Amino acid sequence: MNTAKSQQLFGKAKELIPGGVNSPVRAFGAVGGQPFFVERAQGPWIIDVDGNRYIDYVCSWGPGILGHAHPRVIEAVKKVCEKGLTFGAPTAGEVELAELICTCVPHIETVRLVSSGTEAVMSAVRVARGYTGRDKIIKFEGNYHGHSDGLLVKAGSGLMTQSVPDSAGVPAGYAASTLTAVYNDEESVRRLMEENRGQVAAIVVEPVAANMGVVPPKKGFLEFLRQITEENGTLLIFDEVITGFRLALGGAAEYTGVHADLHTFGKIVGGGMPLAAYGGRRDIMSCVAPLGGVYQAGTLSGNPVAVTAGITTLKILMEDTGIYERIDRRATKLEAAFKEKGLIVNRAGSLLSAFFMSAGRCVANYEDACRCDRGAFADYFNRMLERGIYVAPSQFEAMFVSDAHSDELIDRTCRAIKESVE
Ligand code: KE4
Repeated sequence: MNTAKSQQLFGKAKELIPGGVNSPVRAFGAVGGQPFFVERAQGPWIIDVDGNRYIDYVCSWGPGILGHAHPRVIEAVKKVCEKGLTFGAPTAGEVELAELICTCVPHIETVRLVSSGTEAVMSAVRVARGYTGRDKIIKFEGNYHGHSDGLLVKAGSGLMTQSVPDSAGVPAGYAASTLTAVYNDEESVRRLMEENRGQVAAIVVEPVAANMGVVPPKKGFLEFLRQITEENGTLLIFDEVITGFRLALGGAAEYTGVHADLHTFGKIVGGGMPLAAYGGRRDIMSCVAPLGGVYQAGTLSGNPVAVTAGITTLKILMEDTGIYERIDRRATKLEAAFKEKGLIVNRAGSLLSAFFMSAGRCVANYEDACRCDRGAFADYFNRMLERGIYVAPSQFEAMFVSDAHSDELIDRTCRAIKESVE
């Protein structure tokens, strides 16, 4: 495979950008080799600067549920750009997107638009602290909530890829207010709540974890979190940056039946543009400035171009909710191919991860996920790439299926899986 132009670009990039990338996991650090540089993408295809084509199961880490460059989204974005890119003043589109979010997730009464998932979760945590007057939060080992200081504790995603679950540069004081429990382990949560009775502002959780690989909640786990937070005056925050509009139109709340007090969204809600959101009960969100004392702001919050991409994407999903059955069905075919090769697979809807570890075990938390054979994963990743299939360059990320992944491409991917997994 000719990768000359990507190699040349990567060489230049490393002189100018830390590690040559603008987000660590893109550097292929966990799988060896060098990242390809993207020229363009269309539907399920991503094409690199050397003209190599790949079936894309990263989907930009989740936004690409419709496939790349959906014509209706591109058309709408092109059109709105002609009216100006940003005003720093309210626009009708922001109201329309807020209404669509609240329509899709009915128990969300008011919502604030921001520019990244990190910002959404950071803000939701601040609101929970402001609303409860409490400082401590509980998160889960292996859950990733973006790179705000207080949440880079035992985090997943790129930190697991680099085996540094706690980032350097986070003052001990910040981390002291972040307690970490074990995902799917009710006793670990109960113990922290008892030891910190009356001090926990929120439990923040990925309702389906997807940053230590996909790890669904055990039966009753989310219901337990809902109950113990209600009993203790603690807020429950669902970080739905990945699961929102992915598992169902109503996200994890619809998929699991459990409603959190605050939900954060990213990725799909922005249609691939820099836009995220957090929202929930009106009384809680009334704490947010200028209504209340919790300050959160942003020059490009609710940016009209990003909002247009989000509106168009959500409208397409609302018009054709059959997409969820289609992408879930295709994901089950991939799941079957991995299982045929003896791998452990966790799947929730169209999100899945195959874990490279001895069969017969399960992956239900961070410790289980850490047992994976990263070398075997790297070999699989590179064999798939050679076959023109791009999966996430890390064992601890999800595989995303889009509506553009036709059955023919899914079948081709299944064949490649069977050839690539030893
Ligand atoms: P961003 O700030 O990257 O938009 O969102 C942070 C975030 C928050 N919450 C969850 C559950 C997330 O998965 C993320 C970001 N996801 C990673 C992929 N696992 C983004 C990819 C990257 O870091 O380059």
